[in-house]
Amino acid sequence: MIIWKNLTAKQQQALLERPAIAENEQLSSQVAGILTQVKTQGDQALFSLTEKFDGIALSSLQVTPAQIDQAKKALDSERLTAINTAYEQIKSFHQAQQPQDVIVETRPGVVCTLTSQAIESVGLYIPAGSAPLPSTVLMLGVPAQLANCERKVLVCPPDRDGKLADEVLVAADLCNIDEIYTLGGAQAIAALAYGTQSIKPVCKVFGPGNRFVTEAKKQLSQQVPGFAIDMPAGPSEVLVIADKNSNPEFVAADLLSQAEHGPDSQVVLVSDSESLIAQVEQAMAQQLSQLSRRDIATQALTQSRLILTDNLATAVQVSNQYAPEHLIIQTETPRAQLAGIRNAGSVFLGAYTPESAGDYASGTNHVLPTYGYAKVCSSLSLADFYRRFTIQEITKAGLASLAPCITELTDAEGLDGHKRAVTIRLAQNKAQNSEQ
Ligand code: HSO
Ligand code: ZN
Repeated sequence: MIIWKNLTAKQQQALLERPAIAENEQLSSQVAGILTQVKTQGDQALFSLTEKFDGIALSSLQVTPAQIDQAKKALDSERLTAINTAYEQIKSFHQAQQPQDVIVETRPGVVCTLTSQAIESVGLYIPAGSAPLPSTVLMLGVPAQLANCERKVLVCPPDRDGKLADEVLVAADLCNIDEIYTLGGAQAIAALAYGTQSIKPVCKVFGPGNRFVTEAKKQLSQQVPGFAIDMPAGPSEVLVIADKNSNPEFVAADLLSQAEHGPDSQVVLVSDSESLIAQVEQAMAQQLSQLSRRDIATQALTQSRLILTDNLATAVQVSNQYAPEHLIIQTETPRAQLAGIRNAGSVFLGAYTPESAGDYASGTNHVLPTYGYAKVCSSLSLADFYRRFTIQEITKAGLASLAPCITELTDAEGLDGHKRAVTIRLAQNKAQNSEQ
């Protein structure tokens, strides 16, 4: 346990720093090599890289409708129902986010509009490293479907048999994904950015991935004009704020649910109660032994932080400084602490709101800013599948009334051409007026 007030400001800062993402030149040059290979050799590179990294020689990349039908038949009804329920829940929350046009007549005859247009083509990356993630298919597929993106492409690395999980295919089908490819890693992102013989390029790629995928997204978004990515990504993380009334078993379970994601996941507990922290530690040790992924969770816990603060207000400050991807407030009055929260990807309030609910089925999106980006980036929402643009329309009288302001400023900037584009119209106005 770390006693917050015993640390200097510098030590506090260092304590909350994420473990550095192995920022090595080798990774960036290896990824750059893969990108070049896909750019120059197209499909042929995709097949050979899949064989190299996924250990499978595929004969085709695209999933067929027959394979999707098979997947539907293979799943039992409980699983199908669960996928359907999660789909409906996520849809209900995202549907309510449909953007509305903003139309303002900023002065008589001057009408300005802000409108939204779905991004034409989107690529959805579904990781399958240690387990297939159908929940991520829904988190990306539902907003893409609701925004009505014209072309929705899903990529996911193949398993040892060259297949995608049945759950992934069924979830993709619910979201009306147009094309599904058994393709993962940096090569999948490269295919989506450059395009190959069989995969047309897309405008924007979404989704979490391993460090190769993340590096590929970073490099390609800088390299390919007009190609965008959803957000920068790092390992998953949770911070729990708890007090003496919190249930230590619940808190321990939440921390472990994050720890089991990967050895680099980060879990942080901040509390004003020493006895709660001790009880959580005990409960974690006990629950850990029952987890099938205890080895992964144990590794993640070596990076965990248990922090004792003088009061909950300081706990809130610590959380703001850390800016967690997930913030769980399990105190007696969670809304009182919420009022002080500035930086968090997604907030879970109260004893009965585990992160697992948001990960799968409450309706919120689980693609969230990590690695401190919760200070500036938003959680994924329907808006990310749209681009906004403005429209304006001005009448003759509207332009005349705005002209003194514009021409004064064109003079200030010495831009005569801009001035003329206004005065030429007003002069014509005058001429027409005097003709009448
Ligand atoms: N907690 C992960 C999402 C996830 N959890 C998928 C389970 N499956 C990142 O928000
Ligand atoms: Zn999770």
